[in-house]
Amino acid sequence: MTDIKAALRAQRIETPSWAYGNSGTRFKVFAQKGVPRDPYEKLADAAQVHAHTGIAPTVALHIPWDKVDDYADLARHARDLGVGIGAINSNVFQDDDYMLGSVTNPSARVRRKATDHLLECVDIMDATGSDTLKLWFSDGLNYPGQDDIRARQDRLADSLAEVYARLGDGQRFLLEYKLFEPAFYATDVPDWGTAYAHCVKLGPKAQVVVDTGHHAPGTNIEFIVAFLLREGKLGGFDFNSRFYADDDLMVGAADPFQLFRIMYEVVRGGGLEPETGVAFMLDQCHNIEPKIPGQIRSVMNVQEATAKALLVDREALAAAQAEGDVLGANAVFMDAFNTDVRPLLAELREEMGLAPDPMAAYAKSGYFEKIAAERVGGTQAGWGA
Ligand code: LRH
Ligand code: MN
Ligand code: MN
Repeated sequence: MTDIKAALRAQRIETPSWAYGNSGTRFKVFAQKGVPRDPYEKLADAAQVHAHTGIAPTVALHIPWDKVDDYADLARHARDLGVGIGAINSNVFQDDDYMLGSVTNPSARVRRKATDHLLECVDIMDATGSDTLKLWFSDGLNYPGQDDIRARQDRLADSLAEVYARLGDGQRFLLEYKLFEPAFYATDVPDWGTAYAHCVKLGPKAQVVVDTGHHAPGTNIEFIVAFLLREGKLGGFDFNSRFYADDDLMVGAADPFQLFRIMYEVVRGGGLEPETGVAFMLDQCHNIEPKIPGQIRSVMNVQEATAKALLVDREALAAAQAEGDVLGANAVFMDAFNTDVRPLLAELREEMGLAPDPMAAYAKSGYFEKIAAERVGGTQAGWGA
């Protein structure tokens, strides 16, 4: 139990700046009270999530949604609040120029612009002390024949190589794949195999990030996790839940069992060890629920799944597996999943000097009432209008 608690105490879950802003679907963005008006206030809200959970000390930025004049100053502000800047997320999907793609666009001018943005993101890493660049490309095709699928892979490889060469010591990039959307016929980085192949070619500073919402229904995500971790190419997660497509709902809400299976493979593959560099990030929007509690709940959901994964009796499991005891092995696995870990986590929080129930502690803190009164005209998360 001491080992389990130590592992849980050491786990770090990163929250995304965009979770704190207003968001919605393409039909409606619902404005909420007290929403941050700038990146500085987003960091203040993220600091609340860390204050109540004790395991969310970094915040991912999204450029240009979090554009500021002075990134070193933003990083200082984060430090003053007790948090740090996590992954820098690039954005090459919002300009008119990117209608036919960014780094894979048939136009050399647009490709240059997109790659320059990625390089600017590395500058921001330098200024903030962030060690991770997260790359997601909305590039793809809507119609067969629209562009040359293979040439687009060449263009992608060229851009990635340029960005890779710009990375400093201790910096890396994570390449994110997504099955479809916004392109509907073909996507240029549609799956982990494509991302993996590009990363292997580039070298150790390029790894794959698994966004749990970016797969076809029924995909065995834990297999992908096990495979990438074994190859040293699992850079981290963008956690969220999906029911249909890229729903960006709270992680562990739709399918806590899937999250447990994923976390078991992480534990099994040593991915909780900080040296492996596996980053546990949230990538979510809270369209209809309050944002700070939505993030607190999500952090707790990952933590609960991790605790259950750590509870799997690995020795008993290995013995049952070696004997070909199908039902016995499955029972060992399910015993861990069916354990109520909430008392264990409440105890751990008390040992860490935190309130045992972060949701209740936040509600009691008065922070929401304060921001609701102080902040007028909060910003949109960046998309969804
Ligand atoms: C793309 C994505 C990617 C983006 C984020 C806002 O669907 O998951 O990580 O940067 O959404
Ligand atoms: Mn993502
Ligand atoms: Mn997504």
